Amino acid sequence: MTHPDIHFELRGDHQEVAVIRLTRAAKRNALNDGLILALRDLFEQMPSTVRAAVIDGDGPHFCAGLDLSELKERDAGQGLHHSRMWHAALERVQYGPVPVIAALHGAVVGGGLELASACHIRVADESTFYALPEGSRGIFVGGGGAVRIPKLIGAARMTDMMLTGRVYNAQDGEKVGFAQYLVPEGQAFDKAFELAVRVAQNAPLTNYALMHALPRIAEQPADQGFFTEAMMAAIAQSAPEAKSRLADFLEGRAAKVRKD
Ligand code: 1HE
Repeated sequence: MTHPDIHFELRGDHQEVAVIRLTRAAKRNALNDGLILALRDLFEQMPSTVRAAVIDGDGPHFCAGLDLSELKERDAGQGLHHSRMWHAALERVQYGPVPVIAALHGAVVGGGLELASACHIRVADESTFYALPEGSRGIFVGGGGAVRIPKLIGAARMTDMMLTGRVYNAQDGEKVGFAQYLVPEGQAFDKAFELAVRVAQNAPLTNYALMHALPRIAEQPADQGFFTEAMMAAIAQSAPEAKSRLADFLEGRAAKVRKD
């Protein structure tokens, strides 16, 4: 499960949070084929103690996207398979075993933004900036960005980013929906880890429903969405864990909802 450019460790009282760090800082964590395949393998082989994951990057930037030095002359078929390889890897992130929280700083560009978009929560620090330089490199997104990025910020904003090279800073990126949390510089990992510990305490079936059912329901016509929701609700509430958590609340043992 190890790769020279990935640091992997388990943290938390019960080894319940996986920390995944891209450690190719000299190349700004640019993702070559080996790294993408290693990320796929890592999510496929996640230890069973893990309930949530944090992904971040070493050095001044989260990720510079596709390793452009590997962009060889590819024919159409090879290009198709290369893009499908990214799809397979990032699907393992989005539809893998546990929720993934991206801790962002510096450049989150091209394929780096596609990786961040496959995660379930994004925490950005104030040094973060977002761009899709594919437009100026004469290529197109190929790592699922055409599907996932419009869901975060809308197709019109993504089109503008790719046509004009527009770069969003951390504040504007949070406003348009790239990140759900904006924190002072240097604090993205700590905030992401704190959230991961909290996410890891949820019933696993609830987390599963949020990761696997919610995005599919969002794609369905309302009538089918309501039906899928009802099925998922019935399955989740029938789990023993749900019953014991409800009993805890009704018998005064569980935390109440309080504003921060
Ligand atoms: C790279 C890459 C890379 C840096 N592939 N080697 N992505 C891009 O078009 C972004 C290209 N990168 C940049 O714009 C900048 O490097 C950054 C804004 C990310 C960082 O700037 P900076 O000044 O901190 O670093 P640097 O000096 O530009 O880069 C340090 C080294 O990393 C340098 O190599 P060196 O051998 O000269 O030291 C850079 O060449 C190298 N480097 N980024 C390869 N991307 C599934 S399809 C997805 C399609 C895409 O992602 S396209 C967008 C690609």
